[in-house]
Amino acid sequence: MSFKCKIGNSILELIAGDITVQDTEAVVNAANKALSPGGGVSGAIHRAAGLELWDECRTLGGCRTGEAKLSRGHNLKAKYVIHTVGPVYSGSKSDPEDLRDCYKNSLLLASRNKIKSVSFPSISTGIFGYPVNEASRVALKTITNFLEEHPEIDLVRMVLFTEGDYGIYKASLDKILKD
Ligand code: AR6
Repeated sequence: MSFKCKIGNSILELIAGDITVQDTEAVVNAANKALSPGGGVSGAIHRAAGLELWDECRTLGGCRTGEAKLSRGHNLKAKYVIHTVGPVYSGSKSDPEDLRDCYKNSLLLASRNKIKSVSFPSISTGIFGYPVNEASRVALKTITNFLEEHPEIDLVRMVLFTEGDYGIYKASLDKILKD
């Protein structure tokens, strides 16, 4: 299951799959504030990258909600991991703002480090409880806005873990592309 479209000079791709095996230069981790392995996608990335990733994360000084930190990819195919901490869903006005900051700051960090291809998981929609439909709109709107202004990024790949999530993201993207 996959879909590709052009946004400005860049490609935006949606796939159903596992982020730990992606061949983009960077993969984004839906981390916690301590940057410790945890569960969900973060646990999977740390298991695949090896203990050296946690050793490096311990030197990064943690990460605030909406912020992004860079590490190497260690045993992953991806050369880098961008760690960002999504909001714990509360239904307040700050949720979409914080989630937008995650995507934006991750892409800015990629751009500043000359990273041209990035894979994202669906940040905050697992353990942090953000409804996937709402989160997909924030994620895709932020990514498409960014790519329109930043042709230096060649590829953004949204990696959805289930076919259900893929369908929700695809419907949101169709809507955004029509507007
Ligand atoms: N590849 C792609 N997506 C995945 C994978 C994978 N291998 N594994 C899970 N997902 P979550 P959050 C999806 O809970 O909500 C951690 O303990 C999953 O189906 O990983 O931001 C951290 O340490 C869901 O759609 O992240 C934090 O404490 C999405 O990834 C906390 O969980 C995000 O789910 C972060 O919670």
